[in-house]
Amino acid sequence: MFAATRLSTNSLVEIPRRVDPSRTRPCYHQGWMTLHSSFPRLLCFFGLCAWLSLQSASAPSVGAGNSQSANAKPVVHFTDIAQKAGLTAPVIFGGENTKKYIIETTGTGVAIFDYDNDGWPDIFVVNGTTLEASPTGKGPASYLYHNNHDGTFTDVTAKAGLTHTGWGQGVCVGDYDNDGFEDLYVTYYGKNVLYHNNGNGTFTEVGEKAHVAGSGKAWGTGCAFVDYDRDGKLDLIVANYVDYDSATALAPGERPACMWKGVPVMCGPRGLPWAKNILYHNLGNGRFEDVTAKAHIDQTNGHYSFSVSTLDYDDDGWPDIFVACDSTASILYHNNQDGTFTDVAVVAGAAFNDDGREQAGMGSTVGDYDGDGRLDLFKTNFSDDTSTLYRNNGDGTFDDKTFPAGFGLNTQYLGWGVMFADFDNDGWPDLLLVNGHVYPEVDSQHLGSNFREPKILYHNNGNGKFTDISANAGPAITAVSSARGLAVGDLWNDGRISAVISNMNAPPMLLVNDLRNGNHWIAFRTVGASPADRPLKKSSAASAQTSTSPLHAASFTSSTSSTSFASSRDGIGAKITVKAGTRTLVDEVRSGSSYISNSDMRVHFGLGSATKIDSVQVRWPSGLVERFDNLPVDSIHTLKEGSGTPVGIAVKKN
Ligand SMILES: [Ca+2]
Ligand SMILES: [Ca+2]
Ligand SMILES: [Ca+2]
Ligand SMILES: [Ca+2]
Repeated sequence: MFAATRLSTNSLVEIPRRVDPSRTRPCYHQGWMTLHSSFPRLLCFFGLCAWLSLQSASAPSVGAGNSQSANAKPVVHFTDIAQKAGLTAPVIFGGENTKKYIIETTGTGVAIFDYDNDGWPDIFVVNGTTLEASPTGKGPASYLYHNNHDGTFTDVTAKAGLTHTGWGQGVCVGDYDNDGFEDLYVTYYGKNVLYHNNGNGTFTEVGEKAHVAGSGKAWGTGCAFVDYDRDGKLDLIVANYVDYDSATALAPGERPACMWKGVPVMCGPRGLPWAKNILYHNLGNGRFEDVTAKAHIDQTNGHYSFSVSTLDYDDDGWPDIFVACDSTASILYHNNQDGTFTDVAVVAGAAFNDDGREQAGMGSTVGDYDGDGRLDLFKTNFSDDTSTLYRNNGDGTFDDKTFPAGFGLNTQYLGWGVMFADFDNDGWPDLLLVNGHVYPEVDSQHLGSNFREPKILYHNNGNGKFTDISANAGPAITAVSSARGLAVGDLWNDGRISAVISNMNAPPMLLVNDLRNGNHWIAFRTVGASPADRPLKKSSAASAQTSTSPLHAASFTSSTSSTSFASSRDGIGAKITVKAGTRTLVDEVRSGSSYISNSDMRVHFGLGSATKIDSVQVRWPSGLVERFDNLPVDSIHTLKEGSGTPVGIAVKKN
């Protein structure tokens, strides 16, 4: 062990609790349906609504179907402390009351990361601009907030040198030069920005120098650092939304695609040319090479790409990439282990919903919701549609479990940011969704939706099903906003997962769970080693341990010989497996996810009543599999590659 640090509980000011019992959840709004609906879903939809109406007759308050009664005992209780904490600057993004062009609608992402390595996660909120802003004038910058450890944050944007302005979109975090300080990539409509962390509280913009700024004509959205070739140098995937030119953009109502429910609205994405995603290979000298064509990333035609979530869905040790796409099929780039990718979303069952229908994918998140050791996918979509849960079958395919898992009822909101996180630390990852419509016109034209919408919090029941606990999870969940980006993290190192939300033309929200329970937890920060400094212990215990890991046994030999692979310094892509009692908990160290956001990359597991864990195993991107012993619960541990007990080396090549 490099360090097993027990961090003290913070002195965060307790927030008064208040529950809003007045919140209601209509099943559907009016009789209309849109082209987003299909006949089978309609039958199902109205069948559920009929059932729900019966339920509602006997229970007029909130709480039908998979919704929790407002009188039930709260599981978590979120309060928005953004104002008190100092997150006061509004996100500027296009017009407030009308959105003339699609560029004004997509909003921005959020990152939670520790930029100064003081052990306390900080917050970065991407900012946009307006159509009226002068291209040469000083627009609003994005915001970096330093964590003061006491429940407050200080705006350090200017001091840190994060001065870039423009149509900011997504953000992802990764230490691309392996110097021990996390760097920041921010996508724009226009040139993208790479902020190199200088290690002294300041950043230097090196996008052009590093060859990752792009052409300046693309509309970057989601991004993630991912070491796809496992050479220990983080590469970068950048999603692009539409091929958009503000000089020639059509005005609302000019085409059929610029009408929604009979009302002229901004045009797109339908009717606009699609854009291709970009993959940059890290050359290791501070520069990247555009390998989009070489890696076959450009062989996915006709997508409007939004958010990126990386995961090794087929557990072959090579990171794969999921991209949620607006109004088109999702992309699942399978890593072919030879520097190329193939989009397998259709054959894997992750492109469409259960009806075989395209959905308007916005955000996505990865987590093992059913505890079978395989990472599942969840995706948010447009209003008048459900979100989508894809269960990983373990054979390279997914099944749409949206309805069996209890996600069929909430079709009224337009979803964006979404994260699996175990908010009550019971050992089962819950789901937080943030919502908001794209058209402000829905308010004035009474189109059955609201521009500002509440959030949805689903509690994982541990049996493959979720319960909507929004009505009873605190005022921050029921508060409305037109939300976009969402990142989660343990901001005060006390095991409670908080959430930061970027709102359209409003300040961000900082959701803190002020309900404590007796459940235990454990979290990990990973530090990868380069091949040169990875000391492999020659342990006789190593080979004996191989068979104790059914999850990995098929993929690994007991060899402790070195491989040609390496891990990045921050361990992105490392897979962590925790065993506690009968449970096996898995997750990976992950850069960008949610809706064009980046959550705390430390991997957090709730443990329920377990006061000890039986084993922690890390499969590093280098291939080294190590066991770390005797780690106490209720602590954040730093796991340094090469300091544990080696269990094996991944050598299998499919
Ligand atoms: Ca760095
Ligand atoms: Ca690489
Ligand atoms: Ca894989
Ligand atoms: Ca939970």
